[in-house]
Amino acid sequence: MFDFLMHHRIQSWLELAAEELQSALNRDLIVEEKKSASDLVTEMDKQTEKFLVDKIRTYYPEHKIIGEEGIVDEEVTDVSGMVWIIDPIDGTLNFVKQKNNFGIMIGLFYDGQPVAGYIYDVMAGYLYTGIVGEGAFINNKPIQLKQYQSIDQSLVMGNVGMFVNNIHNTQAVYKKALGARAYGSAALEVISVIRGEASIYISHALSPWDFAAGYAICSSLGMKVTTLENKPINILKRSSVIFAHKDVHQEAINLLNPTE
Ligand code: 2AM
Ligand code: CA
Ligand code: CA
Ligand code: CA
Repeated sequence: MFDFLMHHRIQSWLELAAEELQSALNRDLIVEEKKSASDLVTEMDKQTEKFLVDKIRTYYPEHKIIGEEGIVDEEVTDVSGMVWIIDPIDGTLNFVKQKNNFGIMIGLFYDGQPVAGYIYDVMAGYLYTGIVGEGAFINNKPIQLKQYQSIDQSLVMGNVGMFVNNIHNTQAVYKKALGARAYGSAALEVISVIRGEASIYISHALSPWDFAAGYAICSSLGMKVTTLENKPINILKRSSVIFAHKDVHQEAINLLNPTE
């Protein structure tokens, strides 16, 4: 099903894709608006997704693929078998404006359950991987998960608008924590949690490609992954998500779902 050869292939594809993204930053990008002026897509989003889809199609033609930019046009309607979920550039606005703080993400699921996740912090040159049952790695070096006693001893990651507008009572978590931090890229925010810099990542509404890789890597680290209502995540649907160290997950859920 999932083996070392597959892991090795994915890593080598990501190295090639990351090199292409880095060199694209030295020339003019073709930038298009999707739904709004802050919702962008470049030719590199499409090229990177196509590159990954072509590789998967070549080596694993029977697998299902979901990608943000719609290179594969058949919709995946059931979770059975192996499902690849791809975000070719997470943080496209950062890619365009900052030439930094963006990532490539791949999540692999079997029968709806996480198998492996990959987040490449392209400009830092760090590849975060997680294999469920085996643990997580930064550039192939095993990660040790820190312990947290409570939210008031930790930072929380999420997006600015969600905290400012108190969506899903997220301000309660922000106020209890030492502070909140945001990068404008789900990839980089989740990396902060994987590295143990923060104990929680929260988002009120993500698409499968935004959460798939983080879901798998955080699961491989033994963290708790649920919706903000403490329900299991459906990998085919838009969803709220919380990725939290086991020690603080319940405390966060209680703050997010107050009972009056
Ligand atoms: P993206 O860059 O892959 O689109 C900050 O904008 C974060 O929210 C990024 O991780 C971004 O992913 C994600 N996001 C999800 N939906 C978005 C939207 N409609 N517009 C902009 N960013 C979106
Ligand atoms: Ca996008
Ligand atoms: Ca994304
Ligand atoms: Ca994207």
